[in-house]
Amino acid sequence: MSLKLFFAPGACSFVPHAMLEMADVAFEPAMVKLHKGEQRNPEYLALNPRGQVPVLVDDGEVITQIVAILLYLDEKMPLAGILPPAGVARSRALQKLVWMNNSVHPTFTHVFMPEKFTDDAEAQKAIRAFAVLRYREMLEEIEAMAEKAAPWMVGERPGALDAYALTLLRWGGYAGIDPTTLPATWGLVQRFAALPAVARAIERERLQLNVFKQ
Ligand SMILES: N[C@@H](CCC(=O)N[C@@H](CS)C(=O)NCC(=O)O)C(=O)O
Repeated sequence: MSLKLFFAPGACSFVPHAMLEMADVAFEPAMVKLHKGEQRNPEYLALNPRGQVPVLVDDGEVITQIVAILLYLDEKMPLAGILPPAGVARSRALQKLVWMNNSVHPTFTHVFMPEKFTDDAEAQKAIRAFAVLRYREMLEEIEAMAEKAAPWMVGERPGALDAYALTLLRWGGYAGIDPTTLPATWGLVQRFAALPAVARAIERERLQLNVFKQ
């Protein structure tokens, strides 16, 4: 196993990044500067023609898509606690993970990059405004999950859902959502960020947890 993770600071790639640190496994972190367009360099597009992070490379095998990467890592490192090992607990965790990935995450893309959906400047403003409202509602759903956390999203062990919750709540700050107005999630995110392994990923990405500005 020779693992390399292509990630961008503050992007969704934080989820596998934090999990690799939690697994305490050797890996090579490779930073992709999205603001400089490095994801569209020919060498990167050869790796992932969609021009997105994260990308995991293991012994030359390229894997994209967060859920696929997490399932791959979980199979390789079952003791890391990325997902519950089996049964209903695993299915429920996957249910939430897939929802975060296929619904919450793309809603934020409508906030952050409305230009991906229309080149009409007025329509972009409308898309953004509507997506901010939807995003807030989705963060409220995550808040309800965090209220039941015991103490982590899936129970006794921190894992992928906590990392995704951190990423999505942090992005909320860019959507004008004050994280402290979602106190259960904000508490969970702060506890998760304080874990030494997670703190290493945060340090490498130089992340500020609360990016909300009045
Ligand atoms: N469905 C993909 C989404 C990946 C994605 O949206 N990545 C974003 C960062 S959060 C990206 O690389 N954006 C760069 C761009 O679109 O130019 C996954 O699960 O990996």
